[in-house]
Amino acid sequence: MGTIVIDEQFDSWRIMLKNELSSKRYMHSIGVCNTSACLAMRYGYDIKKAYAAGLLHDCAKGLSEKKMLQLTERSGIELSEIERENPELLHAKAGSVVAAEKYEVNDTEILDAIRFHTTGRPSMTMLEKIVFTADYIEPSRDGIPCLDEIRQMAFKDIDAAVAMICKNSIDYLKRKSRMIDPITIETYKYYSTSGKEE
Ligand code: DGI
Ligand code: FE
Ligand code: FE
Repeated sequence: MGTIVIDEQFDSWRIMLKNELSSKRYMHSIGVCNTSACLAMRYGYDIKKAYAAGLLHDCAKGLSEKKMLQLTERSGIELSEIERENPELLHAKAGSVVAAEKYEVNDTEILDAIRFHTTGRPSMTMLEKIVFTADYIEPSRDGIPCLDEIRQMAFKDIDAAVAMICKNSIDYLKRKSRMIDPITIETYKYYSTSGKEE
């Protein structure tokens, strides 16, 4: 069975990604772009844009820490202390640079969705929420507490799903005694408070 082609552009991006990423990470990216497209259908968002952002969200994941630091520095993106010390956070900002330079994406909504896909941020755009959520719930993810509930909530109330994901991530990071990015906490606070629409 051949690859599902949504767009010629996506076909060439898939080939590039397959060369860049481990096969597990590539399959995850395919899961995220398809899930992003489903969420876009649910929330009336541009399906191709959601697919593009989901496909590329981890495009920097195969790069070394040194390369990620070089890329962000060169493009003038500021890194926080915690991002410098926790390389798993770096691939999001580095990914927005790779998407712009290598995949020639100039849509700022897509670039921001890649940039904030790991920590989220308060007051996310619909595309940012879609990619943040799809990253967590795509079909190949498993072993995550309350994953079925989060998957169902994603299609009922995406803000509530974002809050559940943040809560899970913070609990996970605490359990592993890892440093928590203040933005991760701010995102949780924002999406878990009912006053967020104000
Ligand atoms: O790239 P993925 O594995 O698909 O998922 P992701 O981009 O959400 O990255 C998940 C990793 O990032 C996981 O190891 C937890 C880590 N992470 C998320 N938020 C924080 C964090 N790590 C630290 N140190 N602090 C955070 O706030
Ligand atoms: Fe990621
Ligand atoms: Fe991911």
